Amino acid sequence: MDPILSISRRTRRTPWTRRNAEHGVKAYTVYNRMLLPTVFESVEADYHHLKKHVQVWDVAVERQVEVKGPDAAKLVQMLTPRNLSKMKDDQCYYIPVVDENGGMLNDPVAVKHNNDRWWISIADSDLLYWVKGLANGRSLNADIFEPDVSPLAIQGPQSDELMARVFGDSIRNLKFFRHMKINFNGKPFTVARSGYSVQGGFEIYVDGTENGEPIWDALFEAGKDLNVRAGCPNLIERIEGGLLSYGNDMTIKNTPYEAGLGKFCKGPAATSCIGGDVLRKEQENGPKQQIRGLTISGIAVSPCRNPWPVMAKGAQVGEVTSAAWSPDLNTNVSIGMIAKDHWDIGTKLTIQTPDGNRDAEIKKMPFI
Ligand code: THG
Repeated sequence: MDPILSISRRTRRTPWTRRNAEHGVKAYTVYNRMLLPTVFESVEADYHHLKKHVQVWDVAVERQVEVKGPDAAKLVQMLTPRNLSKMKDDQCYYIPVVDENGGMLNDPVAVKHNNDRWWISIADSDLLYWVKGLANGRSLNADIFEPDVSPLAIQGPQSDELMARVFGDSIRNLKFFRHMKINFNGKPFTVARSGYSVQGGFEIYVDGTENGEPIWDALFEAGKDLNVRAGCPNLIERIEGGLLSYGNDMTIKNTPYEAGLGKFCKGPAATSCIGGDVLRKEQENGPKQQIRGLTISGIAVSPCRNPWPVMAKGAQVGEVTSAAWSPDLNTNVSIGMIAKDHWDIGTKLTIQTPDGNRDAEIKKMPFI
């Protein structure tokens, strides 16, 4: 039997921990020291349902770092090589955040409310302390704190229909990575067209824990005939879609170029942000290794709990960090960090998995 997770006050609850239990959550992980569901029916059943219907996900673990004050825009731009100068007040940007060595600290979604107020919707690392430290060290005029704001994701092909039923038809016109205000029980909430799946959908930034269950309940009430279910980020679907997992697929040891996020490192910001000097060299020379998608031959692989060595002619040339059987592609799909001489599409490699050696091939990512 797999070990189970012991839950205490340190593994923070979310506004929907009780609802997840009522909807039969079968497994949790810990992310930002908070509970994140990983399985409801089964990873495969959840995957098929997500691609066909609509799911409501407790992604409260995507904690917000609020940056508020006259120096907020300056501070957020210091964090990232992505150019924020053209960003509008209703936009969200996927931003690599790097340290002084160009190492990735996080890969959050930045939500801009206005120049003086931002949310940084973080992946699994303690970004709050880095941002607070910078603001203090550089004497910037900005408050940095974690507000009581918890994203609730609505994902899947029926997400427009479900959202329109609860919040009105105007939501259908919201563009990708833009946000707007919706009203619920007379209170405004920020909602963006975004989410950690490639099926399309929304994220409601639920402000106030007390509003969590009423919004959840309204979505389930309105979505009965849409076969709405509780769900969560799905391992298979996110690998197929090439969505990266910070802490798994890249860490503080990797630059954004290695993580395949070079397209977000353009213009002057890419060399003037913290770590910009290192990034400039990396931009000129190119990374020595980079994220790639690989298919893995044979029957379904076991979960990848530790990186699997990737071999060419007996020498290690990389590692696989995420892997799953894809029912729709009828093969194992995986994400790994691969050395330059071996990363071209079509390159054949060998992976040392816990189930033995497997043949693998570099593929275009996203897989779907
Ligand atoms: N939504 C919100 N916060 C988050 C996540 C999220 N915080 C944690 C984690 N996810 C951060 N990581 C990602 C990874 C990928 C994407 C978003 C957040 C993503 N990527 C698209 C892609 O790569 O195709 C689009 C990127 C773009 O074009 O800007 O959506 O999911 N609130």
